[in-house]
Amino acid sequence: MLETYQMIVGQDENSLKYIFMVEGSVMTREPLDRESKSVYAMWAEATDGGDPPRGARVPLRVIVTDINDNSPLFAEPDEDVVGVREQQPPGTEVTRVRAADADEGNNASITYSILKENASIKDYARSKIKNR
Ligand SMILES: [Ca+2]
Ligand SMILES: [Ca+2]
Repeated sequence: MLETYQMIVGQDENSLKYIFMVEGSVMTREPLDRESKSVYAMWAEATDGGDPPRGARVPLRVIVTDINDNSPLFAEPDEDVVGVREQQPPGTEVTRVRAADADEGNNASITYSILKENASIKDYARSKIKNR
């Protein structure tokens, strides 16, 4: 008869702070954040009640999948004044903005666009909500 299950730390000593096991059921202790830690590696062990007890171990990896909980962040300041010399041909690069997103896959893929000249902060907020 199977007596106990337990989790044993593998290559990752912090895993058991976040993942635990009761009667073979593997559970989280708190909401996990993929951007802080995306893989939890440990061993699960099953031990019988015999004398002497016998047991087996299996490696267990928990991979945290991404949700889109980060907005892109611009590397440059939010607002910038840039100059361009007069009489430059169409297609002259005025400036370059770069943003990064801490998420993964589509949740981190960034599309750049320019809002209309007189867009208010309200329009800006509306377009951000629409793009979610
Ligand atoms: Ca994102
Ligand atoms: Ca995320």
